[in-house]
Parts: sequence; C-alpha cells; structure tokens
Amino acid sequence: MKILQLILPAVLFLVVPHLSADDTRPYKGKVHAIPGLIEAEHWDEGKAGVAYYDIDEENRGEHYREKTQVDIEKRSDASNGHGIGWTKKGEWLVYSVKVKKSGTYHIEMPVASNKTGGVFHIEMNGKDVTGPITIPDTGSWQTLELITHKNVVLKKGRYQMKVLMDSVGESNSIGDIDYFKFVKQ
Ligand SMILES: [Ca+2]
Ligand SMILES: [Ca+2]
Repeated sequence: MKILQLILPAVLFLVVPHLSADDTRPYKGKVHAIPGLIEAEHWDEGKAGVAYYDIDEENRGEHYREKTQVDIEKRSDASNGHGIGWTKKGEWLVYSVKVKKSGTYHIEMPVASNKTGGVFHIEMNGKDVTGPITIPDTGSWQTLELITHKNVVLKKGRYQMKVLMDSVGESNSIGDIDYFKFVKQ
C-alpha cells in the first residue's frame, strides 16, 4: 500500500493533462469535430497570446462570450447569429479540433467584405494545410457569400487548428468570417 501511495501521484501527474492558465482549452469543453461545422466565434478559451492574438485590446463588437480582445460581430444572417469581424494582419485564433476521418476535405466559409478582402490561411499543429485564402468583395459588410477552399488533405487525429490573418486587402481588413465547415470528399 505504501508503495502505491508513493507511485500513484507520480502516475497521475504523467497521465492527467496538466492544465494551467497558459493553456488553450476547447470552447465550453467541446472539441470541434471534422467533418463538421466550426463557428468562427467558438475559438478556444484561454488568454491572449495563447488561444488568440488580436491587434487591439478592445472587443469592438458584441460581448457574446467571456471577456476577450477578439472582435465578435452580431449578425442576423450568420450561423449562430455571430461571426468574427474587424480582422487585421497578424491576428490569429486557435480551435481545438479532432479529425475523425483521414481524407480530402473542402472548407466552406461564409465571408463578407466591402471591397476586396485580405488573405488568411489555416494551420494544423503548425503546418499550413490550405495555403492562402482570399476573401472576395461581397458587395458590402452586410452580405455574406459562401466561398469554398478545396482539396485540403487531413489525417485523423487531434489538432490545434490555427486561423492566421496574413494581409489586408482593399477593404483594409481581411474580412468577416461566419464559420468553417469541413466537408469530406
Ligand atoms: Ca480587438
Ligand atoms: Ca457563426
């Protein structure tokens, strides 16, 4: 028994994930499934610089979730009534995801931009899986248009999906994004 008392804490330390304030955690404890729909506004919980990075400290939009620097847009035309907006170069968001089936995926994304938008890309555990994705001019910030980025090859497993805003367009922003829907081919 005594040896168990000595070994057990060590075993638990090794087995149980070490959560700290510096971790990024799935939004509301739920890992996003791929194939599936990931709401842009449901990036991970965690502090700035870990779960997200935003250029300005203020949330310029809707206070939809815990206090954050990310700019959340409330919009009636969006899935779940919200999306992200006011996107700037250098910003990023992390989403804990689980790819349930290896294969080729298309990513469907409703986006909006007044004038030509900017460029972003998506990484899985630090690896660029999409290359540059450009947000087109959808006519106005109020008009969502579904764009599809095709042929993204993913392997089964758990990942930290990171959406990185690379450069602004004519709109002086990257663009508004409602969700990322991964559709298996
Ligand atoms: Ca902000
Ligand atoms: Ca949404």
